[in-house]
Amino acid sequence: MGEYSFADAELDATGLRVGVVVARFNEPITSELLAGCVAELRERGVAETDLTVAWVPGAFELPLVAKRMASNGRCDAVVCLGAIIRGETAHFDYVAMGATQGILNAGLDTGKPVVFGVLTVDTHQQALDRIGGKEGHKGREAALTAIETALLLRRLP
Ligand code: INI
Repeated sequence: MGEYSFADAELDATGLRVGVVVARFNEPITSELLAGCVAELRERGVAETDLTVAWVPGAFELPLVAKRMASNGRCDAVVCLGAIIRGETAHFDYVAMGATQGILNAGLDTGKPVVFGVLTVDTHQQALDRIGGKEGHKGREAALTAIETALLLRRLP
């Protein structure tokens, strides 16, 4: 049986080239997602020269820029970061659906990991809980997902 699995200690990102696309909408939240994501990538070995960060206006713009990064031959994985808060968003469902479907398609179309690091929450407090509060740090988790999936794709026959 061929079985492929990575323990946390094996998530060494040395040599991986990673793109991060981050939405400016709800910037106090997304800048903290970005800080955690970049810290995790650096701690795991991603070199400064192998890290590209691009800001976009909102979560709806994430897929297009992620797809470009994933298809230009310069990224092994892309992380999308955003915050969509239902309580403050009349068209929450449309933005969330567009971002979700678009990010999924960017990965499937390019064959590269394109990670969904977008908070879709009901309240501002629930967003705070996910940037280093009681629900962990979704920016750090997204970075680890990108690393693990990129390593898995590299190892799989
Ligand atoms: N974009 C977000 O990232 N989060 C939101 O909560 C949000 N709200 O509230 O609407 C949001 N809207 C902007 C959207 O992502 C696009 O930038 C805009 O529709 C232009 O395409």
